[in-house]
Amino acid sequence: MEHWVTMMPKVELHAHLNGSIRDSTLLELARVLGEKGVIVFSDVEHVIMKSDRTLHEVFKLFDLIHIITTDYTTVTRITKEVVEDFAAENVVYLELRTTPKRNDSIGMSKRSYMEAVVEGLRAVSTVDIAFTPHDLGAGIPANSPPVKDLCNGTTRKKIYVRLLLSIDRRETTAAAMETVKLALEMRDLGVVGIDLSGNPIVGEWITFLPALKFAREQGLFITLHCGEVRNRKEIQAMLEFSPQRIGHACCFEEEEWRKLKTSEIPVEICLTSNIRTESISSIDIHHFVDLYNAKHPLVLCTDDAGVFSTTLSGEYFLAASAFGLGKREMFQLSRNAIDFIFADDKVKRELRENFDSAAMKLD
Ligand code: 6MZ
Repeated sequence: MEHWVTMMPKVELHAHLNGSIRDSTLLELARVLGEKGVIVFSDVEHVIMKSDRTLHEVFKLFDLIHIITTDYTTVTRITKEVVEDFAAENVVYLELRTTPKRNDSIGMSKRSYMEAVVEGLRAVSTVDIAFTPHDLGAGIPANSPPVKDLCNGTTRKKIYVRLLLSIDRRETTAAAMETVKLALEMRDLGVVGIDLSGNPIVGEWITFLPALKFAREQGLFITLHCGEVRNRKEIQAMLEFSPQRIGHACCFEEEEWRKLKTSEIPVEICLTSNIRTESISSIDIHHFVDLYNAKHPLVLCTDDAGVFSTTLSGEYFLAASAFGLGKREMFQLSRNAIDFIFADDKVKRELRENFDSAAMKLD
């Protein structure tokens, strides 16, 4: 991959925590559970290392990943690693989403699951992190210039992180409401919004609507997985709801495209994920092209960097090569994403300054 896509500052707005785990960590954790007799390692290894999966198989894999990862120390560890991995490839702003999980067998509640996530953010050490509206990260004011590393004189990277709590489509209205209430309680810890995700063939829009409405009334931002499979009625209801962003938008028909374009709702585009899960049959017919040409707001994202063996730099490189876009166009695309982030104007201003100083070094 070319150096410039890695060096370029980037904004990641659609990354699922448990889908972004390093393969090496997942295998290590699976091996330990295998030794304890909880799982059969050789069966699991095969599933983890498989590269082509249908959407249905992806959700089976997530169930397996959740067995492997849902305890405090692991949730903390994977959060730290995922943030550090994004920062290492110059992601300067990350919205990380995760589904708060109850695990009665170890006394885990949705709240304590999220406390483990926040613990992971606090544990980030290879870069400076700012994740709450007040805390400006590692004792560094948000508007101060990058800090020189005392040991080797190099500039330390800095990343802004915000959290989105996901409602899983398997959940009930009450469970979805619990997640929204938790998000409200955790605003001071960097939770800014709600995501609706999970297997798109499971669950009904009407089940989640009360919780999503409540979230919106309370001022949380909302992004919905929309049109990952064909479902006209649901797609139309989601567009009608008018969330701040949607993810995927793969299976739209003419009328829905028209509605989307007039609404100007930004779309989180996950190229590798869409191709791997066969939501889109080949990259040259991906709707990125149509939306990009129409100047519709869009942002390139990874979805599940671990599960789909990709990186955000990889997604930018793929778009540049598949659609014949140059360095400057890709840089602009990346910078435009700042407009759609769920953080305040101060963060937006600092990110724009960061991009503008990087632009000078682009050639
Ligand atoms: C819909 C997806 C997804 O929340 O446990 N998730 N939902 N479509 C997708 N496209 C492939 N990829 C991931 O992260 C994993 C969870 O995120 C959702 C699923 O609910 C999955 O179980 P967390 O951190």
